[in-house]
Amino acid sequence: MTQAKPAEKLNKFEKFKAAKDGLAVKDELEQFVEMGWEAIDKTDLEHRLKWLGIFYRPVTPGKFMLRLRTPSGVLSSLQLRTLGEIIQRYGDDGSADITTRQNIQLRGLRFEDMTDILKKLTAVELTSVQSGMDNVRNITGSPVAGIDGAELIDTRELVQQVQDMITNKGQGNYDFTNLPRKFNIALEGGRDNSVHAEINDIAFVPAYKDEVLGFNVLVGGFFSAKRCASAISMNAWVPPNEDVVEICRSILTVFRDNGSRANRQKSRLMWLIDEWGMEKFRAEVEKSFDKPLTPAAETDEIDWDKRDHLGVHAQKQEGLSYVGFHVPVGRLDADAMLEFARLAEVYGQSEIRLTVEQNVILPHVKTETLETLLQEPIAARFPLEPTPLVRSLVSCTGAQFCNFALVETKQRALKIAQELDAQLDIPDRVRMHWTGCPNSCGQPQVADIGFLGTKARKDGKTIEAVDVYMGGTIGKDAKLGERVEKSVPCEDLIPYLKTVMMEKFGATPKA
Ligand code: SRM
Ligand code: SF4
Repeated sequence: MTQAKPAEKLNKFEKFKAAKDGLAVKDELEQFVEMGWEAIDKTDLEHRLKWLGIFYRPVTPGKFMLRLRTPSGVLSSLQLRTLGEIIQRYGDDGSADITTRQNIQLRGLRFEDMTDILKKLTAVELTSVQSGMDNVRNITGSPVAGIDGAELIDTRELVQQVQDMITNKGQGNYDFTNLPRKFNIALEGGRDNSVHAEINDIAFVPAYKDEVLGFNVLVGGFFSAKRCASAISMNAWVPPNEDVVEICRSILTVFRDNGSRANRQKSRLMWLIDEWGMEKFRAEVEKSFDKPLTPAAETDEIDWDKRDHLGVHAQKQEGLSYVGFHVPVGRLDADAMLEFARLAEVYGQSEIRLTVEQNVILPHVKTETLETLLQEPIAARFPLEPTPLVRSLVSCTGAQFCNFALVETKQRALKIAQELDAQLDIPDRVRMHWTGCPNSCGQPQVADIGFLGTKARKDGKTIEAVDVYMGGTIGKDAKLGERVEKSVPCEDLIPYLKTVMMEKFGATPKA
């Protein structure tokens, strides 16, 4: 359902969406599988299939990526095992990534298996619908919702309800399959802004209004190659009930019907807010909401530094702990997924959580079984206390699978962090985020040190390089970092970073 603005010249993406909705490929998938991916219409293959979460990868033709939806990053052991079994059959080609939206992407999938794979997902109540292109992406929430002793609001059910509204319980919902651009939503119920609220198109942060606990609503946060902006207050407060779902519906409706469909570089929600001013935007949302919006509470309750959830932590449920395992740059294989699923059944309550730092949490571990769990081989492979720089490392997909990438990210990021950890004593954690191109999927602007892939010329040759960002802060009063250096050749990064670590982060050479 679209209502393009009158007299607006549609960009090429809008033209193909207007010609045929992305979700329409759902009914054609069986036929596509029969004919083979090489015979599929190019726009269906490269774009519309993303409405089902199916990503054709030009870097590895024939080996597809499937992006799921894992609301709040919560998975059952059965779901994780199913995902592990799906990639297991592809041997070394099969892998999975935990994403910066606490989600899972499966890799190496063959197109001929796609209908079977989607059936397997449905059987365990998972969906991949509307997870790519101009859709609302995985909805994030605190990874310790419901188990965090200091929690204010358990947001899991609300996150699920918002997803169910947008996707029609995973069946696909034509009301929201033709937005002017991608859209991100986050709900924070804890004190430490574990979801990076500031970089979402809609973010809910806990706040008291007249002694009632609910959420202040922030809007318009986003990153793009052209512009990065922090979310701003829309002067609205909602109680933690169906109003959360309804205000999401209202904002999405206003965005769908009024966001620009002309210049794709200027079509994220913040551009509409800029064009109208907040007063008009709020008034339009209020009209759609169909009742007066309550003005925002003066302050919110985010007052902690952001935690990384690694290691063993007591839960609010007595006698239980959650255990955070570090997954280097978020990369998993089938064995690891099957093992995490097994451990969740043996030591926990058959549940696994994912974080936006691309790590795994095993909740509900009984105190008396903790020691045995920590002796399991998985704790050596995915350590609870990794070395300081590796610990806080985040990376986007990069050149291995992403055709936008200007540099290889994951392996390089890991190698550099390991090498610096081996050479330096670093007193505090330094959060390094890598992203392979200006799209900023790896969020370099939230990091202490962010790296954004680019190219440089050196000795007459074009080589891989990064722009360096610094000063991003997270948690309370989060603020975006800024570019401090342009085009540092990747091959020069170790000496460059050694100096930065010593001058700015108190590092000293190891004896
Ligand atoms: Fe992203 C496009 C990967 C989080 C901003 N992103 C892409 C594509 C789909 C491009 C493509 O078709 O190849 C990448 C797929 C590569 C692959 O094979 O994995 C891709 N983005 C990712 C992931 C997997 C990075 C990761 O390794 O974790 C993240 C998946 C999240 C999820 O589960 O849904 C991912 N992308 C982000 C984030 C971070 C966030 O949401 O906190 C951002 C910046 C925040 C934002 O969107 O405001 C982000 N991705 C983009 C953009 C720039 C959007 C814009 O408005 O210009 C693009 C390009 C586009 O949409 O045109 C993009
Ligand atoms: Fe690909 Fe660029 Fe996103 Fe990295 S930042 S996953 S290279 S689009």
